[in-house]
Amino acid sequence: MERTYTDKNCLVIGAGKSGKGASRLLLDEGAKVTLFDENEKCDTDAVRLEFGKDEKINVIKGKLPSEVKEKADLAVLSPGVPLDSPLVLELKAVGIPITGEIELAYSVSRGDLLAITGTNGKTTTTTLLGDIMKNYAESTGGNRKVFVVGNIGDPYTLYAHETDDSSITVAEISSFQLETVSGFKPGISAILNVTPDHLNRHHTMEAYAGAKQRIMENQGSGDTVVLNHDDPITLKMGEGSRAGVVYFSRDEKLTPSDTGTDLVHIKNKEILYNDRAIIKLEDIRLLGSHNHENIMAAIAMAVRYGVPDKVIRDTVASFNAVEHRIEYVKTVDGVDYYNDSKGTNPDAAIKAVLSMVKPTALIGGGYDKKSTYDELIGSFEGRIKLLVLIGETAESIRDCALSHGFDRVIMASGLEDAVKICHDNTVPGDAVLLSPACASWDMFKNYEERGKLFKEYVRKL
Ligand code: UMA
Repeated sequence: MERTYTDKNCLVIGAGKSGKGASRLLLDEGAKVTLFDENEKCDTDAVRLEFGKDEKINVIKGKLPSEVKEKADLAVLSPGVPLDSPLVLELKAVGIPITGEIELAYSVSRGDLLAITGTNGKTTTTTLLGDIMKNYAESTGGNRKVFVVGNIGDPYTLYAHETDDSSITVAEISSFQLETVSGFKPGISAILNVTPDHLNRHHTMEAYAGAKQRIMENQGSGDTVVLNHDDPITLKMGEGSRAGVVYFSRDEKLTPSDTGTDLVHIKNKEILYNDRAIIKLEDIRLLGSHNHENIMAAIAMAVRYGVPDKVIRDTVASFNAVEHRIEYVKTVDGVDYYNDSKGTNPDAAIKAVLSMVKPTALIGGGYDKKSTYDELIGSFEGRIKLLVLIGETAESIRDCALSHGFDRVIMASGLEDAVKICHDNTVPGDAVLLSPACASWDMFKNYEERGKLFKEYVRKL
């Protein structure tokens, strides 16, 4: 393998997960690395220790010394570093080549790459596709390795050197990460949807959508891009694509002859790839019709990769959920408990509420982000039988519910108390859902801790 980075002076910016992963990769390539973080509070000694004693790495923070800048042959940005930050503009001004950790990982990795982006659903789709690929690799009886990397949490750079010609990498890629790609070229890509998000970073919707579209910019005729036909922005991205397009759609009237492309769609409560039935909706455990889109995208990618329908069907049917996203926990005394601690804003909680098919006791409330809850209460219709509230926002959510005429509200003293209240006020055939519509920081370290505690309390019932 050509070693492009050997003996090069590489400046990695951001000492978080990605920056550490990029530094590790560069050290393994024989580069001289400076890992730099602009945050004065960064514990450089602790970061340095993570690389062992003898490594050619220098960890610094605060203001970038000019001698480091002058020596740098290459700068590698973490995703959280904006391209228009003063530091990056300074590096560009003196002509230092700039890349990102995804491009870096891609430049040394081997095997097949399937990459997913989109505003919502990335993590679920990536996890599901990763499971399908793992089951496929197992079914072929060989030693094919499958990696699930990227924005999902495990940096691509940490695994790139482990890939070989037969490995399969499934990567979740954010718009931040796509801003710095150049040669990145997945064999199969997907853009799930594009709705307003991260506009403080990208400034305009055009720039944000443009960053997402970069996932397909190097793809050619032998490649595939999977796009959402129901989203006007991703629909348009299919026009003029050099890669083969597969659309997916929840519009039951749409047929492959309408789109002129392969199409994953729903007909008679079944998901089809063109005319081939893949799975019945009733065989899917993952709750929520929004998840049908994620499932259709994963099916499209897997079919195009050549995974047999049976492997896809079996994996989708047994796929539960990503942790903390409408995750089924347990059935206690005939009542199903779901953890949606990731429901940290009203929109996410509405999605969870609309996904419930049984009369449900909802646990809500948390850190006050000054959201409004009218739409959340409006989504209750016939689904929510009881609202149990915790945290800073408990009173404002209660007042909002009362103003909409919903009075089955109980105030709890904490999460454990809320779980007990739900247990005492439900009957077999009901469900309990934790989907707070608020961040967790008033009572917990993060939403993961809140979700894990919820599951612990449910299991103790
Ligand atoms: N920093 C600087 N200068 C800057 C900005 C940041 O020095 O201008 C430093 C910070 O002080 C900090 C470090 O950079 O020490 C953090 O780097 P980072 O923000 O890139 O975060 P990482 O820990 O490297 O995590 C990143 C992704 N984070 C972001 O994109 C903000 C993680 O996605 C990803 O899981 C991880 O790489 C592994 O690939 C998180 C995320 O919030 C989950 N993503 C956004 C989203 O999903 O909406 C895009």
